[in-house]
Amino acid sequence: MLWLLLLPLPLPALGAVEKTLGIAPHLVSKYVPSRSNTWTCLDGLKEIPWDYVNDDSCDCADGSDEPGTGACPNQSFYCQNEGHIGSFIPSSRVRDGLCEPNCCDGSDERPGVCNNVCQEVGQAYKTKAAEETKIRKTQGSKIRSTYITYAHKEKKRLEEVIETSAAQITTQEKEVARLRDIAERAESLSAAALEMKQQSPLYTSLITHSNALKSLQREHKKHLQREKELSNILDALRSGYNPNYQDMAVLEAVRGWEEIAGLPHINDVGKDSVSDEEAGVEEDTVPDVAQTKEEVEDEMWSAEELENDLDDLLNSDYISLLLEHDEYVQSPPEGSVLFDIASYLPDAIVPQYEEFKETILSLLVSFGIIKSEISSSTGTSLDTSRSRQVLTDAENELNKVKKEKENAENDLKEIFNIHGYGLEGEWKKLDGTCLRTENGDYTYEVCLFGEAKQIPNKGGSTFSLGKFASWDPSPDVKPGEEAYYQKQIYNRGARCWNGPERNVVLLLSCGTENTLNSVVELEKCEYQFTGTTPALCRPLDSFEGRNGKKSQAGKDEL
Ligand code: MAN
Repeated sequence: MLWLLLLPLPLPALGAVEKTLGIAPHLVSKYVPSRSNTWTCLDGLKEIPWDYVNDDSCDCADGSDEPGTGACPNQSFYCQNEGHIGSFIPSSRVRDGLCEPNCCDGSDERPGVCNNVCQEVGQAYKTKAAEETKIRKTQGSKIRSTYITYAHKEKKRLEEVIETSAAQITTQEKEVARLRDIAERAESLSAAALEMKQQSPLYTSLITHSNALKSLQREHKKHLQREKELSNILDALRSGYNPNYQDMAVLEAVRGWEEIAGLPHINDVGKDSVSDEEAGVEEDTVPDVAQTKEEVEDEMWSAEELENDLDDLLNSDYISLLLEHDEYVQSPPEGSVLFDIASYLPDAIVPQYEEFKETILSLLVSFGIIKSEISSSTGTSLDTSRSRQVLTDAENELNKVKKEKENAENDLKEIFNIHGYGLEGEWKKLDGTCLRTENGDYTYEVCLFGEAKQIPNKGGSTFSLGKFASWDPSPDVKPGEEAYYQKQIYNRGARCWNGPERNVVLLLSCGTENTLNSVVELEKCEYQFTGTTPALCRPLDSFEGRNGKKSQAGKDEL
């Protein structure tokens, strides 16, 4: 009965293959049946029985149900090539009877058609790759060493910047202190000069006049009020007294008031049809005594002007007037030959004349015959604001140098920082270097330590794919190790519609050039870039790092 065991086992449906055959590693996790043994096409548009996956019949519009048979057109088939390197081939070459060189495991054809030659191919590849790696590393490490030299030069330059700016700061601080002293002295000097000007007889007399006018105005207002009240009393007396009492004192008072106010006698009002109205007097109205015409001298103010304009006059800014006056009396009369002699002299002797004038003026000042400009003209306030401005400019310059020093100190800290430009500063040279590659509808760009972008080739908006965030953040990788610098993270890019913010993982390996080789969007808006750089080509002979530990420089990259 043993022969029964040798019989071939019943095959699944003709053409059907293992469910996981041909699936790219990053998609393997998506090929799992549901509880009811169904499966949803990768585009999410159709649910099919799990048995339909890799059954050699195309069921999904996106062709995702046939990763391993070539039944759906325009798909990619993944050969695992265990022992070597996995690779993709077009699905049209699956089961075409030809052994694909890229599929050394023979998985592209039915079992038994092609031999699995991955061990041999893998070994040969490794040997060749090791040789190439050796050359690459040797050349790459030479370039890398120029990067390190650059970092040291940059360090030196920054140290010099720090040193010079420190010296500049010391000098500039002294200069600021000196200018502050000048500004403060100019300000107190100008206060003293003003105080002196205020003592001039003209100014003190002006202030006395102003005070006298203010007092007069105050008294005048009081009198007007008093007069109003008195005229009310007299009006009441005039209209309310009883003439039958024959009180002469009252009659005299009423007649007197009528005369001053220009009113008809109260007893005559109505008698011979002369009314107050006819007499030009309105009922309940106090006659305007002030309306009496009086002679007003030229330049004197009328009652109306006194009423309307006196307040404005008394509110004048006397200090400004004083300074204007001072400037006015200092300035030479227009067209005065005396004050503009220089313009009448031949050019050749103007300098001697100016020198002579200065000497005479300073002599006159020192003998007290004239006052020096600083204490006698309005130039004091101008000088004050000028010295303040000079001080502010000097303070701004000081802050600028301080900022320069601070930036240089921060840059210096980053150069040999394991989290920054690497233990040996080998990455500093690449700060801001931009790498590009075209892929489908887009050109992808990454500016190292800056920003990654997706630029449409046929117009449209460029998306930010994120800014540099860190080296490999995985806890298994230690900062400073070679592996740490093989991955950069760029995040917080433009947000996807209904999705996450775009981000990039940049995988780097040693290469003689800085290049961006490939871009894949692994998940929606999550991009994986691969590239090369000499910065990762550590010398082949093991390298003693600063911490004394051996690096993994010689480790095979495959
Ligand atoms: C754009 C590109 C794509 C991305 C979609 C998401 O078309 O950024 O890479 O997948 O937006 O909506």
